[in-house]
Amino acid sequence: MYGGFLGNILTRVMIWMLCGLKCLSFGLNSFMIPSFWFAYISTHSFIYCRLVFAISSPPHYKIEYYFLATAHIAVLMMNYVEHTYAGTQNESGDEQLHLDIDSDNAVFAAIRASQVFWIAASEETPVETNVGPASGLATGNMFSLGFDPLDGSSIIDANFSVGSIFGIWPGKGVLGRKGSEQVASAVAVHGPRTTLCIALGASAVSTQKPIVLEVTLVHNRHTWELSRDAIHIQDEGKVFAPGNLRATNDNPQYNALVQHWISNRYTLRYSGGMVPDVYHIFAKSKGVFSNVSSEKAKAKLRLLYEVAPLGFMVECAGGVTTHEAHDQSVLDIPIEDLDQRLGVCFGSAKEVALYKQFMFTNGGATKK
Ligand code: FDP
Repeated sequence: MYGGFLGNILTRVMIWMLCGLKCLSFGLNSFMIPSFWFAYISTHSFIYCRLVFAISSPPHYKIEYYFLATAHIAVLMMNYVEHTYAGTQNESGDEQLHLDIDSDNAVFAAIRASQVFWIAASEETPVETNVGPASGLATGNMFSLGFDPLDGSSIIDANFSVGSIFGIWPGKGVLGRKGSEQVASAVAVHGPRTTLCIALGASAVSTQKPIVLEVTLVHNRHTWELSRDAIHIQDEGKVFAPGNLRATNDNPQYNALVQHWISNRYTLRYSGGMVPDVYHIFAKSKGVFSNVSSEKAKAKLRLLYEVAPLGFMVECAGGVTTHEAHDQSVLDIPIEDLDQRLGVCFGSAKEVALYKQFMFTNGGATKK
């Protein structure tokens, strides 16, 4: 349903949207463009990039995407001097920063305007929220979005890199779905540069092969430029990002694995933000990220807003993912609850295999 012609369009729309004319060198423009317009609108400090892409020849599709809420968040971030709490909590009980709320609003505004999403749910607004047009007005294929507008709120005051995460499912609703059903996902890193990595699943690419690419926000945050056209994760890489290390106190298998990484001279690259920690694997094309529970220290990563979109990206780039406690891709875990939490391991195939060897044997779980 989402393959073939729409797949071609989706791929090219996203690349064009994000790269503008820069992707001429990408060689994909020949499929274009009965009707196309691309404009940047800048009002106050709100940078807002809009694409409307319309195919005028039948079948008549119109797809609009607003990933570029990321640019808005980047500008919001630049203009915050202090990261103060708003005095409110999200449904999970986390204290909300003013910036959490502003970033959430920026994404909701963009996706409402796009009119291609039925439903959106975010870490800050964890309910399936109707963002689509009245049903009679919907044209073309519609999607649903799960997103975390600002991942890493606990490290933002230290000016560490933080991120935004987006997972896109075809159709209406995210509950009961699996990560493997996503058509695309995206993750932004707000660091010295603002970059956006985009994963397009097999159903969204004419070659039926998933791709992961990266664009960078340049020219005073007005233009997105293609910075990497294909990201592949190598099979091995001695770089580790061991999350929730406190669990090593009462999880002997995790403790043994961490000791193995240290004694085998792996390089530590860990910031405490899931986005930059996983993004490091894309940047270096190798490595392993873990976030593991113990009886006394449970992992807190959210399946819908963090794990499924990032896991989709890792697998599209040729990496492997697993649930922390049994041998199952995180993309095969149904989203039964919008706040569902779990531990994970992501990364290079052989590094994740090593994780499974340490964690699932010697009394650990077996393949599910
Ligand atoms: P944060 O609370 O700062 O938003 O799940 C959110 C997250 O960060 C992840 O980005 C990060 O990997 C993890 O929590 C870190 O958890 P700990 O603070 O418990 O180490």
